[in-house]
Amino acid sequence: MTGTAQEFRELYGYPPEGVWAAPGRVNLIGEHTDYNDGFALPFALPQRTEVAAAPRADRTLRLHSAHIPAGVVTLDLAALDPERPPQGADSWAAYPAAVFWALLEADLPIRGADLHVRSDVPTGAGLSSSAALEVATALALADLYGLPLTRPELAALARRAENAYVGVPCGVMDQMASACATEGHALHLDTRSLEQRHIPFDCAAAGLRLLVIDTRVKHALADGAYAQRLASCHQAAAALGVPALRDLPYEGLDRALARLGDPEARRRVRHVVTENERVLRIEGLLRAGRLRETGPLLTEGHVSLRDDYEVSCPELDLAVAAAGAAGAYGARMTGGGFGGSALALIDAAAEPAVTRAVTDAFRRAGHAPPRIAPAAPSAGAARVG
Ligand code: GAF
Repeated sequence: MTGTAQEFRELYGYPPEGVWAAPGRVNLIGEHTDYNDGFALPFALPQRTEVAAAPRADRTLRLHSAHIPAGVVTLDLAALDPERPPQGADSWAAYPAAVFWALLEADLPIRGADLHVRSDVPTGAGLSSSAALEVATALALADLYGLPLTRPELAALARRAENAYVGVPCGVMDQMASACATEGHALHLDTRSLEQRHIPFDCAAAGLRLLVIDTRVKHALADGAYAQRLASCHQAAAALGVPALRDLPYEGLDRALARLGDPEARRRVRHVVTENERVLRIEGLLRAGRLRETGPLLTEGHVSLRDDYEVSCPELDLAVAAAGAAGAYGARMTGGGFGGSALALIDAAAEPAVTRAVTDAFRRAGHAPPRIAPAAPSAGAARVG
């Protein structure tokens, strides 16, 4: 029995029916493209969220987290209401509750359940702890209640849960990465069709490392800046007469930009269109085994997020600059931005030097020390117990 299962038994007085795990993710490239129907290239982290669960005969939901001292949150399935999600110390419970709500909204035959959650995905670090919790919960319920859902369907329901119940207007990338990624691969994702391609991505075999630098600046997607970016993109697509910015070809970018009067809208559109192109180019380089050559494109992606999309912050910029100065092939912020994590592609042998250089740069700038660790593409969500 896993530790999470043991904790479930101690908490509820009977064993769970199973344990399901879903990982956090790092996005290699393709940022702020997912709500524009575009492309992304995330991979799953080894860190994951485990949900031990058992079905109930009634419509009661009991939720418990190993990390929250407030105790068991008890909810009535019939009373789940996006206008009134759990608040305060119980606000973490909005994520699993949201998944129950989305499954019910989709008319899927579920009843109540008892859940216990344990996770080592850092929260607020831009590494998709929310998606990990949603996807682990969705997979647990799909198995407990025999729901005939594909992984992309499960991811789409988890996104719906976060959008409509939690109130965060995210795209589908994080949930897809958590649900569908495979070990040793990056996941090329078409966020319009939800088609996926698994692209071999083995840094170790190429003598490389991908460092994740958590700046420890907490980001909060629910705050207005993310929603503003989304709204600008949707307005620009409407002004240009396309269903989504994904439909603007890279080759015709200058002509499209010339049709937009607002300089800010031009910058936002330029980021999205060039970022989609970077995803395709990096996918091509990975397929050709030319991993080092992705570096300049990664850094170009950061500059685009910093200057055109304006979602970086001083700590992320410093992490990227310090890693670059210490010899990284390329570096960029990853995830939604406004804090969270950066990634850096480096020679394996350079890990101590780059780690030291970034840590020293943070100390000199008066920032709290970053958390720096290598990440290797890991497996997506699965039943683990
Ligand atoms: C966050 C969102 F949740 C994703 O959907 C995506 O938009 C990302 O920011 C930016 O690429 O992680």
